[in-house]
Amino acid sequence: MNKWSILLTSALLIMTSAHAADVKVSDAWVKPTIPGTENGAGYVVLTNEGKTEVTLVGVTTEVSRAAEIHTHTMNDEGMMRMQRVPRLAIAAGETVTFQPGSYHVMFFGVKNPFRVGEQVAFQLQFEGAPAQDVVAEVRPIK
Ligand SMILES: [Cu+2]
Repeated sequence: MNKWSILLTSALLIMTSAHAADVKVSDAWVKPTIPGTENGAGYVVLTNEGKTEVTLVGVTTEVSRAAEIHTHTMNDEGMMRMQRVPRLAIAAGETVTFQPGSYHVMFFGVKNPFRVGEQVAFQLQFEGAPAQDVVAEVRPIK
């Protein structure tokens, strides 16, 4: 190995570690839409495999008029209500599990109803990590 290839290898290693703030998206699924409604909900498991915090800042999709990250919070009367989450920070090594009653991808104005067995594509945008294309399977509600 000559001087230049060592230099190149070091540069590649530095690039790899700079790129290490990657988010693993797993177990992506979407609820079937309820007939007569035009809103949907999707779920993912996000694991920050990097060494620095990343922040989920948005979601885009072609399958609906709009999409947002939501969660459920309890109001003063003890009722659950949905709330938009503009920024969701994920610490290095942390896993955030989206699930019914908690974090979800909210689809507004679904163009074609989500049917069990079909797939729904969307993209998650992060600060501190590359955007992730996600293909979620429409699964029956457990
Ligand atoms: Cu919602």
